[in-house]
Amino acid sequence: MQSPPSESSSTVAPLIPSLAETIRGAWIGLPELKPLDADSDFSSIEGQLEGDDLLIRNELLCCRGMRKIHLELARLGRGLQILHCVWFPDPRFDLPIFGADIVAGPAGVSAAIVDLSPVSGALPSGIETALAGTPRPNFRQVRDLPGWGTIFSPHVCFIRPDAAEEEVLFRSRVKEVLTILRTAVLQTACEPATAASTIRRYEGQLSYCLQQKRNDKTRRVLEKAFDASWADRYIEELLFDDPLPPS
Ligand code: BLA
Repeated sequence: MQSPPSESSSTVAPLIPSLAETIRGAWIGLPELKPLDADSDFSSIEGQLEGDDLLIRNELLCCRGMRKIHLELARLGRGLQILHCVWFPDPRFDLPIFGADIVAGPAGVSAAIVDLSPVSGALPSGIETALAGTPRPNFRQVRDLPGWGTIFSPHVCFIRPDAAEEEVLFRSRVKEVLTILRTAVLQTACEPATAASTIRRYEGQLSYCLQQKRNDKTRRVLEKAFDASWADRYIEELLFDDPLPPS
């Protein structure tokens, strides 16, 4: 007999809650950190997928330099668990987008990705130097990026962890990447909304969102669990909403 789904159940892929803790630890103490006012019907979502429970929890914050910090934990039936996290910068700051996605099924984690993605051609030089100085670990199963993955930096880490020790290694990589980003958030100055560099980063963020929306795998899961128009609204308004034009 299968056990009923529960958040504390041992069937939760251990990487997901531990990575969520790593991410929450990284936003503590960021300047002007506060919860983001968002459409409250997205904070906690429950539904049914083929008779199984479906649960999505969203945490949304912002700080000086980041217009939106989003951590989503989803449990879609007994089969699929997802951690989705994106830190979207305020385009007035020369900061990259942090993105991470973990997809786990009954057989374990199939996809684990983390990146600091550029929004104006290349990464800010301090970040590039810091990443080059802490190369990503050698994972045994590196996955090929999909066609829409041109938005990611050359430092992207996209793997299928093939043992518990690789999950631990992936978690430390995420911690390293977030430490580099935190330092940049603390050091980066605000540029004018009208600066050409700000406009370029705004456009870069628009194109990041556009490319992410080309990931059919995300859409398919959400459509199956809810319906097409709900999935569309969730993707457009919560997961990859366009930044407001700088002002
Ligand atoms: C892949 N994303 C996937 C897969 C699923 C989801 C089911 C396939 C798993 C696999 O290939 O092993 C589903 N991901 C979701 C859902 C949500 C989610 C439903 O986040 C949210 C509710 N995706 C992101 C972000 C990144 C990302 C921020 O949301 C990267 C920073 C990447 N997901 C990503 C990539 C793949 C993926 C690159 C592989 C796509 C492919 O191989 O075609």
